[in-house]
Amino acid sequence: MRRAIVVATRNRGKLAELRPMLEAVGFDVIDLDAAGLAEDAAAEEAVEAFATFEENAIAKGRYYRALLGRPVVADDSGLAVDALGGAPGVRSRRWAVDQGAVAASDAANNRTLARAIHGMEAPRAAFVCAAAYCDGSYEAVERGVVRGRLVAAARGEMGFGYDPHFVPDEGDGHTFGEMSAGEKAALSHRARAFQALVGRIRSAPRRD
Ligand code: ITT
Repeated sequence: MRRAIVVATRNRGKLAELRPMLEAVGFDVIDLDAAGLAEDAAAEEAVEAFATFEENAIAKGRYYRALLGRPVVADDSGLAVDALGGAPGVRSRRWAVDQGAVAASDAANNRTLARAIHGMEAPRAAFVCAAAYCDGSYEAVERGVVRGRLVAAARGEMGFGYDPHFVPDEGDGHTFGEMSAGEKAALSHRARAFQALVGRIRSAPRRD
């Protein structure tokens, strides 16, 4: 029997990846709009105040589970650049703002990335995703990682965020921004984290 799950993200790019992934393995996906939860940007940003992806993912999961009273999955993810000591890491969405930009946007973040890696030769980096499940009694969190290198000049219009700058080691030399959703999902941090999480959810008692 299919299982209903709230995918608790305001990020359209993440949702576009997670919906088909979760539907393919038997979930009925409810996004935050369909759940009728208007955005509260300040409160939602305050939730992810921790230093690790796992803590932030669990915090988001608990926050939305408490508001909606239904089982939720949440994702905290980002880019970690080796030569920058793992930055921007959990600050990935706010990186440009942290550096003085007026508003957070993929374009501003990608300009910040291009500046930060200027002069570096194929800098090593990883995308990291922590995927959390919370249903009010059972909680689980799983990490997925994909390693690769960065290119200073953006390539490709697909995906979101830093995708046009990231070339995964296991791919064919294309950036995530040049890959179809299916190609990215075959090796992404998000797919790996959620694949592991789904196994944990299946072993939890049903609460939907
Ligand atoms: P929610 O918290 O509502 O889910 P968010 O965008 O704030 O949305 P995060 O705090 O987890 O989510 O920040 C993730 C950021 O990391 C995202 O905005 C991108 O800049 C980057 N990122 C994460 N996964 C990515 C991916 O698959 N491709 C490109 N960039 C990614």
